[in-house]
Amino acid sequence: MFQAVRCAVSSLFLLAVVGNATAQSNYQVVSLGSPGTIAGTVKWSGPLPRIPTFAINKDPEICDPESHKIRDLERLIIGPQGGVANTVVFLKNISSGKTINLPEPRRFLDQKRCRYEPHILLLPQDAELRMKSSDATLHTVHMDGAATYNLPFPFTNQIVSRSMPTRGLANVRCNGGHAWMNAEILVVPHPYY
Ligand SMILES: [Cu+2]
Repeated sequence: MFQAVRCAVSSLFLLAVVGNATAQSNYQVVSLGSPGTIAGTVKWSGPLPRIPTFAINKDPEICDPESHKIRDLERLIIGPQGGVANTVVFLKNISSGKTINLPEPRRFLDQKRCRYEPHILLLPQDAELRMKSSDATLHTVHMDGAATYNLPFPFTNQIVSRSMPTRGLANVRCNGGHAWMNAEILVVPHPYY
């Protein structure tokens, strides 16, 4: 089994490899005898690039109650042991296998203290993306890429749902003046991510 699968390791910089839009998932769920698992850690090697930050210049009482003044864009987060956060590892060219059971907390997008949480979402193709804002300020979920929505969130805790029928990567930004807010949604055709 392990010789037959090819494991592709992807960080945020490489997520575009799955960006080829395909309309419908033709993934087939089949019963598996005794499935195995693949485990590992993605580590950064080599010098660290300069990681950009952004000044928090709007709604500091909501976005920055601890007065940090700047916000990490979360484009690259490397731990003390070199582990790279928000990395997506996936198998290529999968057409059948286990039931799609991507964890629910990774499929719900919150806007909290002017951050998108989680920073990276994995959403099964054709599933509903559910979103809300926890902040008493206007945020938007502006997507381009695998989806093109521009959704305002003027009220706290109001849940908005949208379908995500196209596989690939959707980039998320806020048009409400919080220029540092960013997230990525990976719409996936199978559960091996
Ligand atoms: Cu915002």
